[in-house]
Amino acid sequence: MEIPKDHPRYKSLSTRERLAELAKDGIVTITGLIAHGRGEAFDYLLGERTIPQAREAERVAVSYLLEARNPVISVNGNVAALCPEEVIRLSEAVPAKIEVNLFHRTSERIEKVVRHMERAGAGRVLGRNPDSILPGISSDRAMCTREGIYTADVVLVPLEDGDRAEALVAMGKVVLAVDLNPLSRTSKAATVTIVDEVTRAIPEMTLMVDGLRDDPEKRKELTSSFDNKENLRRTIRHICRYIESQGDKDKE
Ligand code: PTJ
Repeated sequence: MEIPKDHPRYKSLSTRERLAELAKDGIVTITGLIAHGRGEAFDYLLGERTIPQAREAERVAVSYLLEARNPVISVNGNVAALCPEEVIRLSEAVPAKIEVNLFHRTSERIEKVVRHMERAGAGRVLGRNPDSILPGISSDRAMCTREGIYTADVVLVPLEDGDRAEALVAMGKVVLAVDLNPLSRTSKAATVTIVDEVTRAIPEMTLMVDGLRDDPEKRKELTSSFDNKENLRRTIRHICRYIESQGDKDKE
């Protein structure tokens, strides 16, 4: 369906259309559509913009990516559908590897998502041939590559499920989550949680790479002083204040 460009919710509606199309192609799962709806609801509570707490987490996350020995960006169906080019740009800027890792895994779907990333311009995408298993996960999501997620020291996990985030942390990895829900298990488990919409967060992070690339002292300062729990508490307070301000507006 063609969404009129002047519709006040154009961006949101056209994103839904794209996700629905890619669900028909088997890149996004039906439950991925539900996950997107949950994300949209949380984004309303942020005023659909990047809040200062998210920007701070993004800077810390970029610092970790630049410090990493083997940084990997994990891509699932939703992320491939929402921002493939943006993920590729970030992976080239850092540089970091891209690995497709799916919750609803079939080899056919892995192939589709990898191909989707390749068509968007990715040079090399890991995930077709998993040769390792992450301990502590009962789902197929445990399957990954030794070259990528298994040996990664820093993993960026946009739109993650809680089990894998916890398992990656238990393996001693630095986990950088992008999740609009500050109350999710992923948000609580991650080393750094970016409470921001993924299509805003990833380009914002790419812009930050240049400023931090030649500043190892700043990177160390950012990573060592960051407290994820405290940042999440401040995010929740921000959301509460925002909701109250909207309620007050209605009274006026
Ligand atoms: O493609 P697959 O098979 O790997 O499946 C991907 C999904 C997303 C379905 C799977 O990972 C899943 O079920 O995830 P969850 O447990 O629903 O978690 C997704 C989290 O991402 C939720 O907390 C949502 O609020 C959040 N979220 C949804 N859309 C966005 C988002 N966060 C940032 N940006 C979004 N656009």
